[in-house]
Amino acid sequence: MKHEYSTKLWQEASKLFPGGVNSPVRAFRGVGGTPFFTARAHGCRLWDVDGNEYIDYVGSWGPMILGHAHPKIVRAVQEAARNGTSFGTPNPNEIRLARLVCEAYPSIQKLRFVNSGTEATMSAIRLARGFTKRNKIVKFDGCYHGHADSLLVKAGSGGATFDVPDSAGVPADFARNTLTLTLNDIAGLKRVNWSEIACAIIEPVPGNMGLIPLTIEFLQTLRQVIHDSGALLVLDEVMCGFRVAKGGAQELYGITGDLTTLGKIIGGGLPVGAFGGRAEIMDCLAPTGAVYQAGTLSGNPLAMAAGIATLEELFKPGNYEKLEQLSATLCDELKKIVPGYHTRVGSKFCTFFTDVPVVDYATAKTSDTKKFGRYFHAMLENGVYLAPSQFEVGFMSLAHTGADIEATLRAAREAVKAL
Ligand code: HOZ
Repeated sequence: MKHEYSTKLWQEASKLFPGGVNSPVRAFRGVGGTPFFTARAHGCRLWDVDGNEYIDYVGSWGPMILGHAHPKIVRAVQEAARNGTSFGTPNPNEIRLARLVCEAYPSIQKLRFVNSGTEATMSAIRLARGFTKRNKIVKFDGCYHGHADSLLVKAGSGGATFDVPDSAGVPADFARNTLTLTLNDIAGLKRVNWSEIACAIIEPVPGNMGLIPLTIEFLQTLRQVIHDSGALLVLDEVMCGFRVAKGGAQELYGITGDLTTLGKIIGGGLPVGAFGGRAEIMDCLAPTGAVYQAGTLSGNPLAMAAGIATLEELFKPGNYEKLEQLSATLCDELKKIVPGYHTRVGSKFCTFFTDVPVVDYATAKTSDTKKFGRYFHAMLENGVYLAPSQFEVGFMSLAHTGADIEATLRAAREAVKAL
């Protein structure tokens, strides 16, 4: 493959943006080399500015579950744009999208739209603190909940990719109110004095240290120990919401969040986030309550239109079954080709280059990241784009076909030769 134009753009971008990018993991530092610049995307494919074509398993980090440039989303956005791109007043599409969300998530009685997953989790934490009148929160090692200060503690994702456990610039006083526990460690849950905790926040399908499936026992115990303490359970479904099932992890595992955070798929590729839950909690938000939260572009008409089009299409009968079948076919075959520890929940998947079972952040970190880098580049050279870090995950879309999976497996057979 030739990358001349991407290389030239990279030199220019590096002068303009820290590390050449507007989000760290895109810089390819976790795998070496320099990133390609995308010119266009359609279905499950990306084309870079040099004309190279890739089967895409990143899907803009999750939102593109229908594939890129889906005609219904493109039309919905075009029609919405014709009527204005932002009003700063309530608009009817906020109600339509909210209804689709609440229908799929019975635990969400009321919600608020924001502009990113980070905003959703940051606001949900503030709300939990305001509602409970407690300061301390619990999070789990390696779970990433966006980059709000109190959540950048042992936060996986970019931090794991660059081996920076915690961010500079977060005062120790903030981090002191964040307790961290180990995923899948039931005994650890029982050691916490929950009566002094505002909330526990967790990715019920952790996908920011690679993909680590949680046991149902662990999730149910977490729900149980929190239940009578007055603390809240915040389920961060920004990544897994509407992906692992119509009702997300809550439907898949039969657990209920007091608050839920969403993003990615509900914006169909436009910037969006949401947090919601029981009405008595949500009504503590301004203007009905004392917890302040606001946003100029919140409920943006283009994002709402893209989200409605995405969910209406996704909810059509058979789509979740199709996603499951495509993902299972790919991952079952990959397991036979690529030595390592493979994980999958629904249409999220990951290959760890380690011999030990990966059950938490510590075991995820046993992965050979150099080997992952060689695998990543060999796949790319063979036309398959995986997330450029061992500590991210793959996303299947409804636009992938059996032929795309065959092509991916052929690429994997070539790639293992480079290991
Ligand atoms: N939040 C993503 C990592 N889990 C990275 C998003 C991006 O770089 O676009």
